[in-house]
Amino acid sequence: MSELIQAVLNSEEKLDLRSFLSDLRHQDKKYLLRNDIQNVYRDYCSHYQKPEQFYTSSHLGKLLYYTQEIIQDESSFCLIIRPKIASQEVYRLTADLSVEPMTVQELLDLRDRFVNRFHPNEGDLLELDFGPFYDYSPMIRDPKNIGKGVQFLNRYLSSKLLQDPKQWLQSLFEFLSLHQYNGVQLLINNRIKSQKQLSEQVKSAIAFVSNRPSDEPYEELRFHLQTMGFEPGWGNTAARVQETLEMLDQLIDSPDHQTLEAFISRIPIIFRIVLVSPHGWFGQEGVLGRPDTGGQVVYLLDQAKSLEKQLQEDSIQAGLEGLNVEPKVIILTRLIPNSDGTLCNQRLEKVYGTENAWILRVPLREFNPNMTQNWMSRFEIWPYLETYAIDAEKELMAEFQGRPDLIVGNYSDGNLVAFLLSRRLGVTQCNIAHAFEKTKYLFSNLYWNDLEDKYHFSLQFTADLLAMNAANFIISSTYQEIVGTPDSVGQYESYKCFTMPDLYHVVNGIELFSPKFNVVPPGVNENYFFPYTHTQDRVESDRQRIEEMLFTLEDPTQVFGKLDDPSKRPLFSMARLDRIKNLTGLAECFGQNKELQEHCNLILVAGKLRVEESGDNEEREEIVKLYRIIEEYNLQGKIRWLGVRLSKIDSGEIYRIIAEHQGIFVQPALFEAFGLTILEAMISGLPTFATQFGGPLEIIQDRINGFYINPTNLDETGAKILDFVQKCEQKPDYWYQVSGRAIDRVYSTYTWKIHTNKLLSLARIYAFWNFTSKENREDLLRYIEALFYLIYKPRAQQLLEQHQYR
Ligand code: UDP
Ligand code: LCN
Repeated sequence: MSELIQAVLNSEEKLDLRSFLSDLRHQDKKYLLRNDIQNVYRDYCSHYQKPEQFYTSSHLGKLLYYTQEIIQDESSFCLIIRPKIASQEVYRLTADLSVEPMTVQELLDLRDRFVNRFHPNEGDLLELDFGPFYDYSPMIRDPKNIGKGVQFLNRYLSSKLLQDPKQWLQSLFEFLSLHQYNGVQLLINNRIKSQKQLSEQVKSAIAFVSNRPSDEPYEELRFHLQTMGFEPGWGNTAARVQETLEMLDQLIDSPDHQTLEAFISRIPIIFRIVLVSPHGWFGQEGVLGRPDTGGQVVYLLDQAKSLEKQLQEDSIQAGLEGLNVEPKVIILTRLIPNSDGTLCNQRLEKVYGTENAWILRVPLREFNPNMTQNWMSRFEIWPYLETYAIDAEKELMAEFQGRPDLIVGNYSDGNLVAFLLSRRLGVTQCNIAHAFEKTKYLFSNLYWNDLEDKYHFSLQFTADLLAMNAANFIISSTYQEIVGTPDSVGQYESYKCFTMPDLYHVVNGIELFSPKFNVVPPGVNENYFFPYTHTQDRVESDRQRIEEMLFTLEDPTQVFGKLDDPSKRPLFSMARLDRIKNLTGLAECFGQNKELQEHCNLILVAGKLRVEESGDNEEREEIVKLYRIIEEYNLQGKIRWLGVRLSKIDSGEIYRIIAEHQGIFVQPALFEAFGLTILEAMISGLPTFATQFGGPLEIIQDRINGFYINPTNLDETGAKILDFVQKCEQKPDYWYQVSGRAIDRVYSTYTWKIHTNKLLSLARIYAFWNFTSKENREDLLRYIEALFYLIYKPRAQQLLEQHQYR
């Protein structure tokens, strides 16, 4: 990239660079992010009447396109350039236009200086570097393959089997001999004592089963196979046992990655799974729409159901029916004694529609009536997590009557607990972020000290670093969650290098090219959310009730606004009234576009109607703002605002009714990590307009099965929606085309079945990888532990002391 700077300097554009820098010097902001840089550059181009060509294709235009940040440092500038995904270069550009590369340390020092927290005389700051610990592990090279870790790992492991068969087959043999279910040996018994013997016996067993009728049940073969050294787990019929053994035979003789994946994916080594989500309200009734819950709760409940079902199917196919195998999934959360009428004070709750999936609630240990007995914000929970993990371990061991086989953390707190539990129990750890606060709050690390009282980011970001490095594997919902897009930094990528002034510098916080990262998007619950055309699955009385609620019901306790013309096309959105969800932005966009108002009504489902009903500051501000916008743009008669918390059944039906009215779903969030409502709307058949900031960029293919909007540009967003509406009026087919493609998109890519199959396959392959690389990971885990005790714990203790006075 220095070439790009050089290209500018070696051309006539050098003058442009000089005057652009002069413009920068006159900006109030001295720390500019990409958007600011682009704005200054746009102004520069229009001021000097540069042609459009110059703006986009000049050397300077290209250089600035890739520039993520510019920090002014007295007379010089520091440019942080991201020439391609997941890489960063830093240069100092001086007033006389000389260029020097800067080290990561220099950059972090500069950032500290910027916030007046650079104290070289007081000694060096602690530097965290996880880089060296990844030396043992294979590394993806091409950034476009980031997030496809398991494919990479399969290739790597199969090549190892080929290059060094002795050692790797020995590992495979040991791994296959390890597994039991409730004391019953699986796969291989001690009649097979070595990998050599294994390879001989596999051939004999294949010869034996291939002479049996293909549909002969496993139970009939069991005794004979046992004498040959094989225990249950190979298949439920002769044909399936033969297929699995042939895969193993091929792995022994001529390994390849497809066979390795197919083989490891079908061996029954996972029966008990814990999904950890400690903070907030976790339940099935009356908890959605409260602060901090929402999507994560929906995601976990659906995931738990789907996992249980898949584990049951897998164990039947593996031939374990005779062993009374009962796979079990536990969602581990906190027990909240003062549970506001919900079941969150109940220790165990069965997940609806399952045989053996449960919500297990464990209370926080330290007793403090104002804190631990009540719901507690996710920002405050940090001091309680270590003892919580210890208590949870006991409860889990009792519930499972043994150790779990996989621990999945959710969100920063859940991932930390997952790490503590996995470390103690020696179980595979998987992380799911859902959303990171670090990228949600601009400059949250740089100003962590000022925000500490409210947010305690020093604990959260430290926990994130520890948990993401400790995880055996990480699943993300999108590629950009890991490494962003060509012009925006990914959420995990933001942990690569950053400063926590006065606390530590992170010079290498996470290895983005590690195969631990895997993109596995969630699905949508097809029992509740399905196309509006599936009339046979809909309940007529629900339909009528919700239709009335949406368009005509007059009940000021739950609905604000009466429509002048309820037959207009509905623009619909549903979210909590968080600032970031930006329902107020959508209302403003609608308010500003008179023509849109002529064609459409705006219908919002937004939890609450009154400030008094909310205990959350942000939510209160949004309520006030929404009323102000309605007033300012005179939207009475054109808007309905439903202050209701809907059950899943009702929210499913809402999307379908809007679709019947040929409506549109709009998701206007300023940033959305993934966005389950988008899947729900699309599967229901709603043409969907969703924010281009975050996950929706990958869910929707623009103008094919939905549309991107820039929620910060209200004119453009209004115009896009209006354009669609007008097209639909001219050509009624158009709405149906987009609607059909939205439905297809979800069914082909975002189902829980796809998610679960992939997750379980990952869990098995990483369990194997974990087994073979255990010793190599120990040094990393020791480092993580040291940081936990030396940084995290004392800070958590301080916060606990503050809580005593609340
Ligand atoms: N939801 C709901 N009732 C509401 C608002 C939201 O049931 O009043 C559900 C919605 O259907 C979706 C989830 O809450 O399943 C929100 O998930 P999303 O990923 O869109 O956003 P999050 O709230 O996690 O940021
Ligand atoms: C949290 C979010 O903010 C959403 O974007 C996701 O869809 C949800 O969690 C489920 O992962």
